[in-house]
Amino acid sequence: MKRFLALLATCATILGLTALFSPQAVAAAGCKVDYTVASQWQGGFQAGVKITNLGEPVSAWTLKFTMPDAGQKLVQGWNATWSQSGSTVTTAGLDWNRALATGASADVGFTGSFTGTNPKPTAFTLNGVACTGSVGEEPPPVPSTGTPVEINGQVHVCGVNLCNQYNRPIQLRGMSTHGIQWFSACYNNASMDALAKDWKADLLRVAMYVQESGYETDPAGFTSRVNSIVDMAEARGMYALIDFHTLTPGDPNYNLARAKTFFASVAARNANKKNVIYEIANEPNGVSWSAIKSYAEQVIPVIRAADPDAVVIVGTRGWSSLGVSDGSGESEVVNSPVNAANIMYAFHFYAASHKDNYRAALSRAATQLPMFVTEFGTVSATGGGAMDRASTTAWLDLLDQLKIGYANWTFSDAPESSAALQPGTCAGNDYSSSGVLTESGTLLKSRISTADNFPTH
Ligand code: IDC
Repeated sequence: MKRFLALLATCATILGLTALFSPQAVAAAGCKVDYTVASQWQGGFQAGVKITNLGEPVSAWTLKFTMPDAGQKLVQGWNATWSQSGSTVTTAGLDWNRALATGASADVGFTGSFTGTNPKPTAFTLNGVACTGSVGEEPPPVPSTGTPVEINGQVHVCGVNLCNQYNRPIQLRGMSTHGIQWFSACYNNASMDALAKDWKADLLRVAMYVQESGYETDPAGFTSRVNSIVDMAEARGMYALIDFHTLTPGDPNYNLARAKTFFASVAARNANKKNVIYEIANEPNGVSWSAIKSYAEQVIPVIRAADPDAVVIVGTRGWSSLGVSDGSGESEVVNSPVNAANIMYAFHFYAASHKDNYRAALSRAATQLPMFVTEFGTVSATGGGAMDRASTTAWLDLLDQLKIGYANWTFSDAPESSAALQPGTCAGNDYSSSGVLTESGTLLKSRISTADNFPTH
């Protein structure tokens, strides 16, 4: 037995494991916790916990905190292991976020339930040391230099996130075109410069309608228009999301043959680019999840044959509401996911129409499925009506917290409140002055142009 233990100790030393068992290696001298309730609904909530190590570097961290109200229960967490015992919640880092240098942070989060009130947790400790650091002690983030595509390279799906070339989760924030059959005048060098440089957008979604005078009327012409917008985005280091904008009819299988032809062509042509993501069906509606899944399982292999490493995004039931707008929900996707790797699922919302129950569904889904908000509006689902600032802010805070990418409908001068540009803008050459922005455009530009958090190691 003694010999066995000695052998074990020797092996541990050889493997460098002693550091893991040594208390100095994991003791933190100080820490700060930013706890944010990103969303709260009847009986439930979703919270983000940002842990910043203000002490010596740690090779592994465990955070504990107290839920003050007996009715508060942890439901599910992410980016860490999570458990609850009595009122104490314990969470510990995973392989990729376990080590924290001085000043480094880990972003984790959880959904919870509550019965009474939902007070903020107390008594945060990191490796047993109280987290008394306050806001303001955090060193300012070091900005990464380069365009979004230069920094992140070819993206891929990792767990429930989109990851960059360093295998770190990122959030891409940007705008959607309007239908390119109507608003092609809005996509030119001047507008793309404004989007990349002033808006600092990471992403442009290229909305190619299939019906309504779209692709079906001129497949070759629309394919080449999409490609030229992809090139304009690439030249400015932005990702391009190629959106096969099916809408009416709602069954994507109606356009299956067109989708195969279109994606075979754009995937072959853009296979060597790092900036392309494919969205195969905008908003399935009036159709079951199994029909959408069957469509996806026929279109994805066509893309993979030409462009094997690109991320593909699949629309969901009920206008890409994960089924919520059809009285269903995310469990139909969780229970029967598309049989393909490196894919994400689309979620769309219009802030004035879709509120807490939609936020709750997305929060739940995001713990199990890779989600991307490929389209959303700040207004009602008609694309018009008043902008709902409070709901839009709640949504964008939630997406930021969950690192879910998004594209806003629309970067266009359409005469409707969802458009970011004032009517008539695309007839001129000025896309930069504040006078060209609508109320929605002003809000979106202020959100999108904030510094990105693209980890490079
Ligand atoms: C709307 C446009 C509007 C156009 C209409 C029909 O804003 O100008 O007349 O489509 O093509 C969606 C769709 C998107 C809609 C948008 C607003 O994906 O095509 O655009 N919306 O209604 N889903 C929910 C809302």
